[in-house]
Amino acid sequence: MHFDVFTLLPDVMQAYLHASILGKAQQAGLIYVKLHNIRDFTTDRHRTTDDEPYGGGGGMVMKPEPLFTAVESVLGEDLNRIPVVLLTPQGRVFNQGVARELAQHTRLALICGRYEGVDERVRRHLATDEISIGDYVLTGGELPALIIIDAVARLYPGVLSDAQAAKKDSHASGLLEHPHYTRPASFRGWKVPEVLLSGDHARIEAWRREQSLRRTLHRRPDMLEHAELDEADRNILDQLLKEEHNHSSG
Ligand code: JAH
Repeated sequence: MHFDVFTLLPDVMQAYLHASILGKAQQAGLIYVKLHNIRDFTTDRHRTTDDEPYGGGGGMVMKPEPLFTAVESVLGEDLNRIPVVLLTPQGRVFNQGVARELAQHTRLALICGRYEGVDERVRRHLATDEISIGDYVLTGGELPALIIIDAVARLYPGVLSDAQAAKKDSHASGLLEHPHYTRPASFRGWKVPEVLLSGDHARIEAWRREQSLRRTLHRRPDMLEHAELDEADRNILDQLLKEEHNHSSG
């Protein structure tokens, strides 16, 4: 899997990309992240990448020429076969489904804007996709690009260890995770739930599933609509809702 990132701040992205799972995956040749400095594709003496907005109003807008030159020269004749993603608060909101969709491609281009954003012609005639990571204001598309690379790379075969991949598969149900504990069994008097020390695998699995359902119901009820639930899960949820009802009306 090959990512081409177009940014004015390649050094800022470099450190994170070399750390952690992403660094190892790059060393192993499983993923390949190439950072392209948009400023290297300017042609004027001052290497200008931004300019004032037509119509006034203050702030600066990224000029189209360096971005078109950068993306076209790097992607070459494959330009029309590679998704060109613009990171913008106006894009569709990123989630695990979008990550799975992007992971189907062998190569992706990501454009990181700065200032007030990019000239509209970049959006309309260069980008093939616009993605937001959520409804908050950032100073540029670099952090969203890193988040997308992280989420997509994890889906690529071989990037995760066998243990991590097994966990990922077992948690693809669309529920929040159950609580996790490690040693010591008692910390400052706070004890690990007895069931986790019991060695009874069936009981442990049942407890974890109920915890997942409980947490999802309380914190993210919206996720239950799309979660993979069997009959036992629905019975547990019904029970939890009844308990809820008794507590609030008792
Ligand atoms: C900010 C260009 N997903 C939120 C998001 C994404 C991109 C930007 N802001 C927020 C952004 C400034 C310039 C893009």
